[in-house]
Amino acid sequence: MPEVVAAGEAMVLLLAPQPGYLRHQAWLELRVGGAEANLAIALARLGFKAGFVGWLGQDELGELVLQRLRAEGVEVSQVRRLEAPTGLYIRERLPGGRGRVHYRRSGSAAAQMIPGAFDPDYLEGCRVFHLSGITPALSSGAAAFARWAMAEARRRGALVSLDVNYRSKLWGPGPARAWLEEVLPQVDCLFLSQEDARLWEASGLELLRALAARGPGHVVLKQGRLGALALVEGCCFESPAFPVEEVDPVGAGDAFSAGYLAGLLWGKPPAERLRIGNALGALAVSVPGDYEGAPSASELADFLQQQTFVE
Ligand code: ADP
Ligand code: KDG
Repeated sequence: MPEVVAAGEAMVLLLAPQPGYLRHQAWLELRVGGAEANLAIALARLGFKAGFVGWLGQDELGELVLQRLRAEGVEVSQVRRLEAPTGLYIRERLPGGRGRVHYRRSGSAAAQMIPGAFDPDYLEGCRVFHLSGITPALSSGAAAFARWAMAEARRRGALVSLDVNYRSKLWGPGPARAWLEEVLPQVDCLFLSQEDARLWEASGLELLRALAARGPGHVVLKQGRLGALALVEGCCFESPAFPVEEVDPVGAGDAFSAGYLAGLLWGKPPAERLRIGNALGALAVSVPGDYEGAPSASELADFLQQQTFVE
């Protein structure tokens, strides 16, 4: 059984290879994405037994996603296929540099997920169960699925990890905040980005303290080029980002969260977990694609060693 399980919607990604409007692209790169799948792949590459659970279509896109997860060493025995489309999303980089996504995921197989979507005994022996705030935005059934899965993981002694991953194209800030605040008592490790933090009025350490007061022992704020800030069991930790050239920022947050969780599973202290998270985030942004920059354990060690010489 996997020691880490991530649940959510894995999708096909069509990535515009050149900056500029989608309408001017001659072709799109066929890739795979989805926040929780990205995280599972990053942990599998680091050598963890990582599993992914979620529903995919019985279509060719579902086949592509499943084969990619398998090829990356992710355990997929609980992935169910059904007569519904596999989610798809397209990414372009607008003139001026801002990224934009177009989702084709409404009514997708993953949006049909409900409590019982996988055998909960799959979580026996699982140390970390991860999901994101994207799943509850897919449908009311998927929101119920997320709550059910968290409860099943907790019951079996897994640490529950949640990345806020607020997606304004899927739901509004009010329902997102309400759902998140409702589940916070079930969450052990909460990740949020600076954009996610705008869901609340408070910011910085004040926000981390307010969120921690609702339950999570770890609240980690990802700060892009500024690195990361965390409140772990009441103590504050901060770690700067690594200086790299940013080629594609998407997926950095998933990589960071995977790095932090890897550090936790390796028994590293909080400051080192943030450093590993920052390393995975830096490696993610330096290549195109959602997860392709994720390193193996030895590639991570090489990167960290090189940085020690630079610092
Ligand atoms: P998200 O992708 O969830 O919005 P961030 O943009 O904060 O999250 O990125 C996650 C992490 O990735 C950051 O905390 C940092 O460690 C790393 N990162 C992101 N952008 C850069 C960058 N331009 N240079 C170096 N590291 C980066
Ligand atoms: O964090 C990266 C994700 O945003 C990307 O993989 C697609 O899951 C995705 C989403 O819902 O935006």
